[in-house]
Amino acid sequence: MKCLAAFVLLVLAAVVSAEQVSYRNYKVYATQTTSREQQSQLKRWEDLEGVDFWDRAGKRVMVHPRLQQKFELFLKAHNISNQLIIQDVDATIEAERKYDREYRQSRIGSGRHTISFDHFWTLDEIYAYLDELAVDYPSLVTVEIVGQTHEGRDIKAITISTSNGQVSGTKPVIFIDGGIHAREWAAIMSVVYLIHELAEHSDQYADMLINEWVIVPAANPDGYEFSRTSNRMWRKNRFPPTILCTGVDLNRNWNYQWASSSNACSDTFPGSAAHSERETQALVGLMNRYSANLKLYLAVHTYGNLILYPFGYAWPSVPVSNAADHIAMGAKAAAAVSAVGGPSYTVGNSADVLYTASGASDDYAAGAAGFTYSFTLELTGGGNQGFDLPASQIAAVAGQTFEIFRSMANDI
Ligand code: 0X9
Ligand code: ZN
Repeated sequence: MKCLAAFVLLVLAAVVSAEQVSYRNYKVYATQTTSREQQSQLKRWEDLEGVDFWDRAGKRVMVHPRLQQKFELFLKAHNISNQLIIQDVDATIEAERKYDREYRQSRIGSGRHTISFDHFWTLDEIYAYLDELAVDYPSLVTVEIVGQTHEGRDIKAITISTSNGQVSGTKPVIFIDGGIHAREWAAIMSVVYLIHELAEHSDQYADMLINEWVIVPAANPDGYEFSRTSNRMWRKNRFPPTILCTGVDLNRNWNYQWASSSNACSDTFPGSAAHSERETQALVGLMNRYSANLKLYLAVHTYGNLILYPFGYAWPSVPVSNAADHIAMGAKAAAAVSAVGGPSYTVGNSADVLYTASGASDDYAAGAAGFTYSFTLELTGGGNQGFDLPASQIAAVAGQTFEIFRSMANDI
């Protein structure tokens, strides 16, 4: 009997893990709050299962079909104006999957398809590309495994430096991570594009290569793969803090103003302790190694067209001591995006522009790791589709983001 039960459980687990989580009839509402009161009322929905604040500023909220009526009544009762922007989230996700399937199918047998920015790469494809660069450009690129995830995947870092791909200790280090949040695929692709440009067209970027670049393009490998194969809207890593809920928000896990939480099911669960997670430990280890030269930290996220500077753990906000320099640098970078016809980015303190969040990587970089400059970039999203940036727009967003990287690198 016990054997049978175990078998049934195993089969169930296999079925559940193989199947994509369905977002059929989940709706997304764009909301506009005009007072702090409305804002805090809306925030009360945040930790409820079936409600997902897509851009975290609370503007776009995805709601489970079972809660929609109640949610709409709530919006009405509190006079929160809103628009229904997605009728069925699953349709958007399915369109994305279909594109990917057809893209890959059409290229079977026609050699490599990796080095193009018209589709989202798998983790294996990203890693294979990094390894290839290390072989092709040994005097510029090194790749190393800086940690392993809970599910046993490698966390890989690439160093791009004219000192034989090493951090020499004599030049400023720019440290970049992408994909701390699993579903923010366009962030990962934008960082991969930066790597591609710097490594394969280094002759064009002598200005940028005055610095040394340490880059972790996929900082949450388990989460990224999970969002590709099982749940497109997954945000956290895949460590299970309890038997009921899986995942730690890697952007709440850092040891600067870290704040505990007892709700392991929340999408922003910060972990059992600061730096509890292997992915955070890997990044911190890497930062510590180069602590004497850390100049600029960039956490690349989506979405919102924002360039955010520290600190974001409290409101009223506590500005980093060189806030004016951050603002000037951010404004130049925003202008560089506009100059290539990109969208208008807002520059500001993260708690002022967005919301407060404790234990985030940008705060740690400025407050503890010793970086001179630290930003979180919220790149362009897919319009009403939020995280699902259409693959056809990856190249444009990555190109615009490159202008941010270039402008900041030239500024430090
Ligand atoms: O909430 C986050 O972690 C970031 N936004 S996201 O939509 N990508 O999840 C913003 C973090 C900003 N930094 C701080 N508040 N310190
Ligand atoms: Zn994010």
